[in-house]
Amino acid sequence: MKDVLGYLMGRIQDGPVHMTLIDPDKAPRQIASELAGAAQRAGSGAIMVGGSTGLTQEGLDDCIKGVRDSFDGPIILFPPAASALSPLADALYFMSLLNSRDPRFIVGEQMKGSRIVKKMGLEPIPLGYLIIEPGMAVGKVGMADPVMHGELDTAVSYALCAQYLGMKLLYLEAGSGAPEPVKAEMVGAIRSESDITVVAGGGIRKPEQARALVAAGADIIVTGTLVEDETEVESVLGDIITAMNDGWGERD
Ligand code: 1GP
Repeated sequence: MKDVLGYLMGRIQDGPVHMTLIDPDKAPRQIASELAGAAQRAGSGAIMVGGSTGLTQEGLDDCIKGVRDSFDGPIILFPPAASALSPLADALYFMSLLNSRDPRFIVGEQMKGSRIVKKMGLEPIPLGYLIIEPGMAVGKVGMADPVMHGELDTAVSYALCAQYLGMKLLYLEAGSGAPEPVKAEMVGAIRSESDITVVAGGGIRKPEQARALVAAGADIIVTGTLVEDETEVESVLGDIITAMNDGWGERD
């Protein structure tokens, strides 16, 4: 698919977008295909592929092929580093970990990967990645100073910073498997003081959480762990997406 960002922004005019994150380490072709098919039927708007380090190129490509077998929408890479890239995807989050203490995660890996992205013909989607407490593994690996739930001014400052730097999306990441997601209050503060499109992910398991985040202003909700080892993928995702649409209806 061409112009993935345009496609997403178009969809967001009419409602929230759910994205299913698939970890290629846990999902070889057949499993990725089944997950993506169920996500498609449930109404997921895109599949994100990535999240783990130490992945082989074959493993990544195999997973993307599986997704492509059964998913019509965009496939977006969610790379942990410059190495985990594949020309089989449509786009990638060209992301900067805004609250990392290590420049490698702010611009270093990006510099290493930029020419590869160009050569592969991947669409780069400029994204500010902000780790919110607890941050889990990605917060540790990314050397982040997580934003605490009550630090609303800090979160808003980062959101404006991302917007002024020209980033199109701000991803509020509590970390995969987080016991609780980012709070709706933080999303609300960002929405009222900035114009950037907000993605929320990490620890979202209950429809009620997804509803509250969308009602507060999140346009994109990412879930990953929710459907790992799940047999009723379509119905679990369907409940989240229904709740997201309810949240959209509650917006001011
Ligand atoms: C991780 O935000 C994503 O980067 C998804 O988190 O696995 O907790 O759904 P979960």
